Amino acid sequence: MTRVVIGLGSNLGDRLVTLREAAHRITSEIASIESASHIYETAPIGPPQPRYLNAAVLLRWPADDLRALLTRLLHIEESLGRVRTERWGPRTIDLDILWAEGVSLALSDLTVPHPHLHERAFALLPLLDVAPDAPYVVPVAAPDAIERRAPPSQWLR
Ligand code: A4P
Ligand code: MG
Repeated sequence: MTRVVIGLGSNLGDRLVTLREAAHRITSEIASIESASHIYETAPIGPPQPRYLNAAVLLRWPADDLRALLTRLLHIEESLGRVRTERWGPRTIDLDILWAEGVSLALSDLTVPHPHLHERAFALLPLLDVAPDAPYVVPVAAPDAIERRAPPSQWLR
């Protein structure tokens, strides 16, 4: 069983109640929660919309069956009233697989670590609360935004 971190986000309805309910459903339908992050209130990324509450939980799940985990998360999203409208739009609940220990995976419907993890403080900070040792990807600038100039020997003497 591998450590897996699920990110939770909500910006519609009673956000705190929804996060609590999602955590209960995760415990009863997926696996017990080993630890939970702080809750963070975060400015929305994407189209104009209300602020989010974000959090993360750590549980254990077989690393070779993350698709089954995603299916269960999507089921919980649906039963908590999630309606998919626009990309990155407002939602009662969003459950993402943020990170799984030692896993680097890109399937058509599942990418782990989450493809936007490295650029989103609302995902990184909760992740580091529950998995402080998680090696995370450092933001990568567009190739033309970074140029190699001087080697160490030229500035560090
Ligand atoms: N999918 C692929 N990889 C994963 C993964 N690691 N975990 C696929 C979960 N799902 C993954 O997701 C679409 C599909 O992504 C899933 O069916 C799954 O097959 P979605 O949640 O329906 O679509 P979406 O959320 O509208 O798009 P996307 O790109 O997943 O959005 P994000 O990245 O989830 O971002 N601002 C703040 N402050 N806080 C937030 O939590 N969230 C979003 C949504 C935008 N802005 C936000 C926040
Ligand atoms: Mg999502």
